[in-house]
Amino acid sequence: MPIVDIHTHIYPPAFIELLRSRTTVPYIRNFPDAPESSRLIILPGEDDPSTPSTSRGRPIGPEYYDITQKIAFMDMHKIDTSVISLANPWLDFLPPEEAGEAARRINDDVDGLCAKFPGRLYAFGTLPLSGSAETVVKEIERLAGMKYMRGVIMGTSGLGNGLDDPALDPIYAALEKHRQLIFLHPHYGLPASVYGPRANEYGHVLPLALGFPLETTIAVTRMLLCGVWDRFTNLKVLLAHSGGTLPFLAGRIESCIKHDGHLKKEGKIESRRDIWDILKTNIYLDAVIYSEVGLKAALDASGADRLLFGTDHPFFPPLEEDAQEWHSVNANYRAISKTFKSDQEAAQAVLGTNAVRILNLHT
Ligand code: 5CU
Repeated sequence: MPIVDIHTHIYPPAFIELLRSRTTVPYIRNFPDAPESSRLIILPGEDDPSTPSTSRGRPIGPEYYDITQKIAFMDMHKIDTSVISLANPWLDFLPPEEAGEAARRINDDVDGLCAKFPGRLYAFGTLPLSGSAETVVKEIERLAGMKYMRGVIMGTSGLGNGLDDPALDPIYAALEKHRQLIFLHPHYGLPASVYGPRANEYGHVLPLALGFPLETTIAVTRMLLCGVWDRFTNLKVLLAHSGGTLPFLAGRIESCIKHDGHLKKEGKIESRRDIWDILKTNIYLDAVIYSEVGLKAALDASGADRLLFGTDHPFFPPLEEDAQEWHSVNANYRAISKTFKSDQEAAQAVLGTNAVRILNLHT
């Protein structure tokens, strides 16, 4: 039975070159107080001069861009197939006139990497979202014809105004038409003010543990509220980090909708699909949540046939220099094995057969 990792990132060499050429976030730099190691600075505000150098971004080594390291990581963790995706912040930061060409180059590069390891690598493509909707649709059409592409990865900003922006409708329509799934992944977190004046003392814990999942939850709720899935009933979205907090908050979201006087006056309450229907029809959830408590919420919300194993490699490596296996990966394996201890078939589905079926993989 195959093990498939659907949440695993790469920055292809051309993208690394671009990051090294930049001086504003996102970029790669060697800081004077630690000149021997390059650091990857991607999250908003993480290069604030008051931030200690150990907290400025993260060390970056070949595991971020060398595909042979991805394969070695897969071998070490018994992963047969990975569906790789460009990591955040994707192409969101590019000037509009550069976005289309950059997306074509990166997607060709990534498809080429997959071709070197047939059966072991597939990919989610990248969209030129700082460009026009027309440019994005063209790239979706091109991706639909590429051998190893199985959907697209995108963040929560859409074309700049979030995922409830009506300007995204042609993009949603193209994705639905070409049966390309969206792998929705956070990047921007929450406004820095919510983390408080002592945030610098806490490393990346607040933005990664809470900012990321809440960003995803808010983005999906906005899609729901503006009726994306009422208009595009076959649009499929795979949510990173087991849906952020969506499985846990779905009941509250639904209740707030049903009790909202403004929505009632506008006639928007009865004429819509509810969140539970969408969770079981349009949404898939990855199993990158590191504990069975969160995984059980995801299971209850969407069902075992909609959960997919992931690692988030190359993020969250072990901090010990001599470590081999990654604790973060083993935590996800353990959560699956505890959650499905009396249902081996469901465990296998989450580990790989769901991905094979949903993404049409040939492992
Ligand atoms: O550690 C991090 O900052 C990240 C990130 O930026 N993106 C991701 O997918 N996981 C961890």
